[in-house]
Amino acid sequence: MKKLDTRLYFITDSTMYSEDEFLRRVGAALKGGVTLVQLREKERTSREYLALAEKVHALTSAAGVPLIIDDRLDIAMAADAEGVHLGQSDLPVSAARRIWGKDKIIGATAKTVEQAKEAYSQGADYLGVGAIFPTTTKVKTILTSTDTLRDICKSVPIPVNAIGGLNSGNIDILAGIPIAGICAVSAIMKADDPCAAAEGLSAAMREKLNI
Ligand code: TZP
Ligand code: MG
Repeated sequence: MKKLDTRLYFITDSTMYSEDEFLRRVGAALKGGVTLVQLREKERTSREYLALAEKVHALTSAAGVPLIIDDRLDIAMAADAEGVHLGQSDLPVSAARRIWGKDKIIGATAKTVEQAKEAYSQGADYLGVGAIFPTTTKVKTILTSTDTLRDICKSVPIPVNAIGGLNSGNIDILAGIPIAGICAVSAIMKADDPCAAAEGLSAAMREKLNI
């Protein structure tokens, strides 16, 4: 049975930290109430990615929060993670669904209504849409307007999350758009206190977005 709550979706970036500090920060974010965690590694070998995924999975499992692996279905399967997130140049959602079955969480990136409908029709469980604001996280992306975000939300019956440069001070821009949640890297990962940052974001979302 899939358990999916994308409300406060924390995406990691380990590049600035020792492994111990990185894992401490992930643990703190979990304590602060993030509802979903994505391990996002761009520079590690497959073995390194898997080794870190296993350590992060121990933390997320203890917290009862699903772990999603970015880009790599093989690592997600090997780590027995709860899901995988696929971008437009990764394995198609349909292939991942065929390989991994119906019970795992498969997320997809969409920047247009067309991409959103395609990912949904192929079996995606949720969509990440952005970047809403410029981001300091290393990523190849372009900005997505809030009009497009709204159109995407209306075009598919699955949870849609906004991503890109979001923090508790600027999420007002999303008010009135029927998103299921937000994805955040820096606002939690790079915070002095990731637990307090997650709690603060959660409170701001309740107050400003009614989610
Ligand atoms: N995709 C679009 S923006 C982004 C990704 C992975 C990075 C978001 O990071 P941050 O630090 O929350 O802006
Ligand atoms: Mg990706």
